[in-house]
Amino acid sequence: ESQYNRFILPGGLGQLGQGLAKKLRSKYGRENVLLTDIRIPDKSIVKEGPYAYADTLNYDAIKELAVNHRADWLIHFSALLSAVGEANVPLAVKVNINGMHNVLDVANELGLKLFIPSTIGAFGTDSPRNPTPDVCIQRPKTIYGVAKVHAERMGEYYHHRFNLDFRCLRFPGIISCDTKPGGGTTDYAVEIFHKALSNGSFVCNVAPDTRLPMMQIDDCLDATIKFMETDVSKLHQRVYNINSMSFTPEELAHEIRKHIPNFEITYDVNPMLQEIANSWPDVFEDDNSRRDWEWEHKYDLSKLVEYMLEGIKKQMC
Ligand code: AKB
Repeated sequence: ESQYNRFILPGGLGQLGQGLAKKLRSKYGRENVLLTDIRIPDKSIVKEGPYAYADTLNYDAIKELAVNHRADWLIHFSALLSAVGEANVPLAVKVNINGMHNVLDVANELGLKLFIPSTIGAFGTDSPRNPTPDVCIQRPKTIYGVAKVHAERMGEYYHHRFNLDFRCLRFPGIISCDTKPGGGTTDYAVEIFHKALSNGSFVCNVAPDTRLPMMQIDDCLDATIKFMETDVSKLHQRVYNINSMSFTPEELAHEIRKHIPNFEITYDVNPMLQEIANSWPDVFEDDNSRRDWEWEHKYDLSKLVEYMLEGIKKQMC
């Protein structure tokens, strides 16, 4: 058996898990990738490969699945995103902090490797914002961000103390045409494409000049797999930023108008989302990823817009 071949993805029914499972299955085999979550999956998801119920708040359940599946990687996606986290802080503490502790401890107890995504949301108003390097003051202002910094530090600590193979990438806002995000601050950058095609107009909930780092989903998922496969000797740190582009709603609308000339954008700013967005990086620095494990992005803004419009059009017919 090869070294990296059996994966469990808790929280796998969110924006990233299904796409990652598809890529991992085509590389490592259908049965070797177990998606788990707390919802009944669509039939199409079950057709693609194994799925099981698993609540990350239940330590024994996660451990049992990991043992029965003979997993060697846990890829922990369960989390409430930034906006829904602010709407339900106690639940976000449970899922994003307590659930993460369970997954971390299962990985440590069973000697598994562990990948946890982090985010631009792990930074705050005290962080340098253009560019934001890997190591700087973080002090995020959301429970989502606080929990991600906690996961980063706990993972680094377990690596240092117990030699856990913990790996973490900080993602920009991720944009995909087939899976929707659930309650993030960067969601506008997905919704805008659906509305551009169905209505020709979009009401944006952050201001026209709000610049945030963003990334097309294949870049994000390919980076995750490449990073997980990187020989440990190349890694000089356990938590890395990855970046591909930054844009504002105004710039995105301008690019969409190259394909849909009459597209209209108006603004109805949500103060809570705006405050969150204003505390996040404008531009993400990822020099260390590019140097240590040869990270390269494929999608710039114009390719991203083509991908989204083509992908959504296909779904509409
Ligand atoms: C969010 O907006 O909460 C997420 C993120 C950038 O982590 N998409």
